[in-house]
Amino acid sequence: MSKEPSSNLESAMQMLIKTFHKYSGKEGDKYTLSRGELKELLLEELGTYLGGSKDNEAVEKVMNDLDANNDGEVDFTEFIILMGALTVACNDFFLDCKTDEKPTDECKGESAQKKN
Ligand SMILES: [Ca+2]
Ligand SMILES: [Ca+2]
Repeated sequence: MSKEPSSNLESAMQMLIKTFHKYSGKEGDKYTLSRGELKELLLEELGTYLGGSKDNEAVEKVMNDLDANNDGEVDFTEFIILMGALTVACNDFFLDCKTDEKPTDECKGESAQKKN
């Protein structure tokens, strides 16, 4: 009872840590996410951002992008980079859509392939 977070941001940080450990403890190393654990986390916690798809390619891509040291596991630092990138994408999305009222695809297309 004594360690209640005093702000939304502190709560958000605690949620990030709790969420990571909820999935990282399921198999193998308790402190890292295996491919399977990452997939579960993405589907259950970030389904909205991944379009709710059960697309293995999306998960593979995220995994490959995140696993900076190529050990096949996502540690907390790597996970936080994903959350940071997603938060930035959300913020950009919000700003773009707010100012220009572009269609959804345009807003998402930050790093999408160019057509010519
Ligand atoms: Ca694990
Ligand atoms: Ca790694």
